[in-house]
Amino acid sequence: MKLILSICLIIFSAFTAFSQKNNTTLDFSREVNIVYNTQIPLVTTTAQLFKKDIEQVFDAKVNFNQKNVSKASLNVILRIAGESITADLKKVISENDKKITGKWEVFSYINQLKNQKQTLIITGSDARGLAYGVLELSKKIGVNPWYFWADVPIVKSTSKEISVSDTISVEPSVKYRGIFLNDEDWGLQPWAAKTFEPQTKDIGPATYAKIFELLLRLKANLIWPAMHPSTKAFYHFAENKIVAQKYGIIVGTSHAEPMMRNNVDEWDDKTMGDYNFFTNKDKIINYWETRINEIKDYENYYSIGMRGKHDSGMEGAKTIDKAVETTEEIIQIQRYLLKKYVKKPLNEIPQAMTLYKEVLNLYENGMKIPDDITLVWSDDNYGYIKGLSNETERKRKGGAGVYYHASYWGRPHDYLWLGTTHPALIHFEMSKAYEMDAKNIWVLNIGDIKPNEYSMQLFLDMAYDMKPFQEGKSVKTHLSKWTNALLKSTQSAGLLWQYYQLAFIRKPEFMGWSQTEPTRATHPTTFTPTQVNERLQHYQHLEKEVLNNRPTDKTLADAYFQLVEYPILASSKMNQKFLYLDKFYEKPIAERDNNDVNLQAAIQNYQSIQDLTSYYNNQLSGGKWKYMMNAAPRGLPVFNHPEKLLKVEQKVVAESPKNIKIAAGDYVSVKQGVNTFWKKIAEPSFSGSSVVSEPFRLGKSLDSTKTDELPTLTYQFNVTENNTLVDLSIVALPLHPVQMGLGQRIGIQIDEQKVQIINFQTYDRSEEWKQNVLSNTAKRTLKMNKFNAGKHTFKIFMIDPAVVLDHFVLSFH
Ligand code: REL
Repeated sequence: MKLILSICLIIFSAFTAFSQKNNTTLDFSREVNIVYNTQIPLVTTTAQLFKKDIEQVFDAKVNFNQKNVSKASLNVILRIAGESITADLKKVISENDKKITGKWEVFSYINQLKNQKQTLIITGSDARGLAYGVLELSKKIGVNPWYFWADVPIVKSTSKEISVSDTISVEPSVKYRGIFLNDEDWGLQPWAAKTFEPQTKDIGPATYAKIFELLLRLKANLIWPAMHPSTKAFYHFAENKIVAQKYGIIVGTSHAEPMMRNNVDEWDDKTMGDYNFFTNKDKIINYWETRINEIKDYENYYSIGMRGKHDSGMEGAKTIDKAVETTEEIIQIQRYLLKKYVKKPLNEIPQAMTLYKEVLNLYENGMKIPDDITLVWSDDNYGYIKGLSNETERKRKGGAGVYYHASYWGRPHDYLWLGTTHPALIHFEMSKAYEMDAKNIWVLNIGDIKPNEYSMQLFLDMAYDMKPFQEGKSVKTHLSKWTNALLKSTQSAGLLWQYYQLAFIRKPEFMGWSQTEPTRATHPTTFTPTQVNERLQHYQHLEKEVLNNRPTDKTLADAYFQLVEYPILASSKMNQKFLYLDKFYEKPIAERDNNDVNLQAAIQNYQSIQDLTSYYNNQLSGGKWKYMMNAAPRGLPVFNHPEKLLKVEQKVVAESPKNIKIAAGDYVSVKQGVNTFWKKIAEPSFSGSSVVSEPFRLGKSLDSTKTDELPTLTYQFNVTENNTLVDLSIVALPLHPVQMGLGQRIGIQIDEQKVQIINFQTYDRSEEWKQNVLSNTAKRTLKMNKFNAGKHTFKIFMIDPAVVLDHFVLSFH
């Protein structure tokens, strides 16, 4: 008894000591008083959002800036480091302020309990840091950042106490983090114009407010606004920039729109002449100057340089040298204008030179870019980054960044409908970029936001804090946490993972096996009959799981539909449409008839896509998303009714029974170099066990003649009969050299034969590159001669860093 009593006493005193010193639970059940400085628009917005959040979750009464608060109240003080505070809190706060002052977007929490009065002080090193701290708390009380954009329900809380411990947040890994709204013509634009914001008939201030709120809640800070012809320029609506300021979002413009202009909407050839710097220089400079003058007092990230009116090369430059020379001149003029109006030293004005498409060629051809401009590297539109900074470039004051696609319009084929970029690919490429010091700006081409919600979350989470990912947090874990938080579902992540994996083999938009330009007739897939059946079964099984996994809690149904059900089912139906057509095509054209079961199944799947999409647009969330989902963007042939695809030649893909696949991670031995090595990775991969050559920052290719020193993988295979002919295919991911001047090379030696060098590198938009990105593979085949019966080996030597080998295929003839 005595013992029990003393244990109780210890627990009791420990509890009182803890709650006196550092109260970590906040009681929202009574009055909440939010104290904040009303002079800063973002702080006001944050306070308002927080008030609304609290009121939606608790029944508490929320006041602003009450001087005399009752003892029972919870005071939440929102402040920026250095701002004054009441005398009794000064001591507490001064140490904290010292730690965060001068940092970028950092926040801290300090709890105080005095005389039964609770105070939580949220301090930001700057206004955005403060907003992140406050909205992090909103998330904690149950307001998910996706509450509006994915209808994640806000649940009334029965437990009023939320634990918050004294903390100082990380400083974001990447300084500027955001999205590019692009190719919005089939989703975001019609939805905004006809459903959400009919008053402007466009993506206007009301829509932007919602987008900016999402960005802020996801701890992002940057937008490249929508810029397609269907949308008015961002600055067309004077209020847009004020809304951006209210939400603390920095505005930039895409790679094609220097100096905060949208040429498609704002440059009128009829009245302004050609958008040609060679023939119309003064008008163009004036056009830029007017805009810079207009927006100089806002927070902007300036795109520098000049391309064509839209997404094309600069007009009028007859040679690449001329384009280089003229772009250099243009940059000087633009910097003169920035200096004149923005009134800051140039190295404090964020400026981006996006090395996208032909601009990368200009850079490769020697274009000089002033040191304080950020080099924004880009992917090849399909998720493979085309280059990153070398050692010298890494020393640039302006640093580097990445522009990355999760959605794309263009050659060889669009993917504007669903969001299927493999999260593991995003993770791999962006981790590589981070390691190569691309830390100044990350922009994700997110299409219409929906249905690319998860790509956006992952990209921005990595940009905000890379550490957990560097320390081994897998993307799968990230996805699980996300679906758990949004859908209270442990199964959904596994289902989505299968969806991404199947789309890694072939995206739903690529199932027509056609290309955007020229528009070819859609033809049968190149899956073998066995693969067709396996893929069909996989999708059909997945569909069942998706339906079985529907949340029992009906309030989660809408979120589940848009985040899990629609993308997976729609992608499955698109696959089935083609896979059943493949079966149908097995019959010669003359024998095909309209009642064929396979054709009927294909038609049924086509119809299901229409039905699912109609539900998305008309019934989901009570019609909130009307016009958001278009299941045939740009009307490409892949989206056609199967009857339009009937007169297609059969294409027989022969099964190869004598193929042996070896996952690249299944080597029999590995020898590492001194500071160079092969690393096994489970994803992104087809085989589940790939290898990657590292370190990424090696900065050079290894000497292929010194095979003894090269990291080496050894594989074995058996041949049963003498004089057997075997081909060896090496399948890699279609990565690009990690920096200019390097390749995508490996050495390969079969038995004791000579070492051969293989390079997976592709150039520009070659046919090979097109096939690679459509299949996520790069392949080389060694036609081998005869082998005698017995055990044979082949060795793979590392030459270039950042080569990912997936698997090998031995084809026995
Ligand atoms: O993905 C891109 O960055 C470009 O292709 C875009 O700038 C462009 O607007 C494209 O959507 C086609 O119009």
